[in-house]
Formats: sequence, structure tokens, C-alpha cells
Amino acid sequence: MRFFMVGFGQAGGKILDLFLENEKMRGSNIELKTLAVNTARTDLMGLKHVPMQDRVLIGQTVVKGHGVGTDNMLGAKIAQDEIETILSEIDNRGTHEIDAFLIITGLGGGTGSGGSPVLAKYLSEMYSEPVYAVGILPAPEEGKLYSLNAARSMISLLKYVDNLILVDNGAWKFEGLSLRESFSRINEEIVRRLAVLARAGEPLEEDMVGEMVVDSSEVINTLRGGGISSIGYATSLAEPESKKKGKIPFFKRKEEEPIMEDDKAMKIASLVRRAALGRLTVPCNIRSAERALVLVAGPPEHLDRKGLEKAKIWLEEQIAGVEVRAGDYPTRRTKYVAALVVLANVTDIPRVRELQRMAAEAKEEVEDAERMRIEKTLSLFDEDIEPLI
Ligand SMILES: Nc1nc2c(ncn2[C@@H]2O[C@H](COP(=O)(O)OP(=O)(O)OP(=O)(O)O)[C@@H](O)[C@H]2O)c(=O)[nH]1
Ligand SMILES: [Mg+2]
Repeated sequence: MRFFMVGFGQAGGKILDLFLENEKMRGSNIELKTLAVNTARTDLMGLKHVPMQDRVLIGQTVVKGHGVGTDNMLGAKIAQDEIETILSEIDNRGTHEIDAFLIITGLGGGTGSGGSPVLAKYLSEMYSEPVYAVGILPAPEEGKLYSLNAARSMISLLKYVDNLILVDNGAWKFEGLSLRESFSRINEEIVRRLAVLARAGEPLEEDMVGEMVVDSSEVINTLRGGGISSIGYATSLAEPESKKKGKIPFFKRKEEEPIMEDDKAMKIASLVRRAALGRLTVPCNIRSAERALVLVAGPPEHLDRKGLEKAKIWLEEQIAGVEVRAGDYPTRRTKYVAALVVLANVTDIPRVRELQRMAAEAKEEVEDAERMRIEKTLSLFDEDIEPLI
């Protein structure tokens, strides 16, 4: 699955940066097209792995490289005014080999929150490839302005993206850490999941083929329809073959072999179950999902077709719809078996409902405050004074 990744704003840029670092560390052979877009010069300078030529500063004449200060209306305006610059940077990098666009952004801030929907709109109009966004929801403690921004951004993004993958900062805050301190850990969790998704359908090591191959078209079919998705993930340490009981030739009896195979299948099935029922990127009711995609990655001797099929049948029973796609890919670059479950087009997401409520309240308060301020200011003047216009 070849993404053209755009990190929009500070959070988006940082996650893109970490994704690239992770790919480098793994000695990845995936060719990546990337762009970090921001209105804040220092945010762009702080990136370490996004190549210099892939960093684009917008809005210089308006905010002089200082960011939009959580004003996402201004973020949207700047993106709109400079859309030609962003689009030509994307076009210059070539798009014919990519499978999809992926815009990563914080929804509660200004630059990425406002700019991402504008970019999504143009990309969806100009290219046939699907456009996805990874949107980070603000934690409740960040306050009403962030909620209002997130609600506005989400509503606009959902008009243009093929799918919006949500991550809830509030649900991912780590025990004993402040929200800011949690960011780097949350970002690692996001990158881990994106790395698995980005590998679907890509040959990792030339001589290895999965038991059930998932192609990028299956990711695209899962993520179609313009809804909201949530991702589950779980790993387990892949025990070396020699340590498994029953695999030691001396003790091995013929009739034990099927049990071993069943054991392998059971492990895969329970890993997938753990991924789907554990902490999701945005907590939601799994029963409200329209489709699902399962990807399992790990050393080839730990992958199992039967296990995957079992998991698939189980997941079909859990979700609202019937479309579940599943596949695996072998890799020797890890000691773990990882399972990723994408729950596509979920509708029952308590945090989104709460955000809508908070945003409506915030909007009313802002309007009330504005009306009162105007009334108060006007009451300072004598009623006999005539206004100029
Ligand atoms: N998970 C995660 N969330 C972040 C990170 N940095 C900021 N956020 C969240 O993203 C929102 C703010 O978005 P930013 O990306 O900082 O804002 P921006 O797009 O740079 O816009 P301005 O700074 O207003 O110009 C807040 O809700 C933060 O909680 C990060 O590194 N990780
Ligand atoms: Mg910023």
C-alpha cells in the first residue's frame, strides 16, 4: 500500500517524522512520498527525518512563520490561498505509483485542522486515488476551543475524504504522564499501526509469500465510503520453534502434530480477537462497524491460514456488516506477531457525540459572549450620538 503522506501542522508533521524514522530503522525498502506542511517555521525546523526539500512553509505573508495560533478558520484560508503551492509540490514528487493519499493532522489546532479539509477537497477532485486522513482528536481537558475546531474540521473532512481514521488523545493519555508527555508514546502507537497498513500488498523480503495475501485493493475496498474508522492492534512474542513443547523431535508423537497446528491457529485467532476488543485508536462500538480488515504480520512459521480464517468468521459475527477481509505477510525483521484490525465506517463513537455537544455549546457561548460584548460596548456611548455608517 503506497501512500503519499502529508503531515499537516505540528502533530501531523511529528507523526510523519516518526514514521520515516521507523522506516529507516527497519531498513524498509518502501519508497515513500512525503510532505510536511505548516505555517510555523520552528515546527518544520524541528523535524529530523522528513527531508528538507519535503518541508513546505505556507502563510508567510500573513503569520510570518509563527503558526495560526489555534485559529482553524485562518488555517483553512491560508491553505486555500496557497493551494497551488501545495498541489504543485505534490505533483512534482510524482503520484502515478501511489495507491492513496494519507493526510495526518491534529484536529484541535489551527493549521492542520483548517488546512487538511481544503487539501482533501482538491486532492479528491484532482486525483483518482483515494484520499484518507488520520485525524487526532483533542483530549477533553484541552477545552472548548479545541473541541470546536475538531468538530468543524471533522465535518469538513468527512465531505471530501474516502475515510477518516480517528485517534483519540483523551483515550490514549498514559497513566502518570501529562498529555504533552504522552504525545511521543501516542505517536509511536499511531506509527506502529500505520507501518503495518503501509506494508499490505508490498513484498517485504523477496522469497517470502504470505499464506493469504492482502493486496492494496483490499485496503482500498475496506476504507471506501467516506466514514470514520478505528484501528485495533495487538502483538505477541513469537516463540522460537525449538522452545515449543512438542516440537522437540525426541518427544514428538505423530498424533500430536494436529494439536500443534490447532495451537498455532488458536494463537492467531486470539491475537486478532485481542486486537479488536482491546484499546482502539478511537473507542467505539465494534458492532456498529460496516466492514473490517485484518492484517497479521510476523515470522512465517507463526502465520496460519486456518487461524486467520477463524478470526475472520469471528469478526464477521461481531460487526454490523458482513465484509471482512483478512491477510498476512511474513517478515523475519521482527520477533513479534502483530495483528491489526481496521474497523471501517463505525457509527457509534461516544467521543464524537460528546465533541459535537461540546462544540455546539462552545459555539453558542462564543456567539452569546460576542453579542454581550457588542451590547456592552455600545452602551458605553450616549444614545444621541449618531453612527457614521
Ligand atoms: N497525538 C498527538 N497529538 C498532538 C501532538 N501535538 C499536538 N497534538 C494535538 O493536536 C492538537 C493541536 O494541533 P497542532 O498540530 O499542534 O496544531 P497546528 O496544526 O500546528 O496549528 P497551530 O499550532 O494552531 O498553527 C491538540 O489537540 C493537541 O493535543 C502530538 O505530537 N501527538
Ligand atoms: Mg502549531
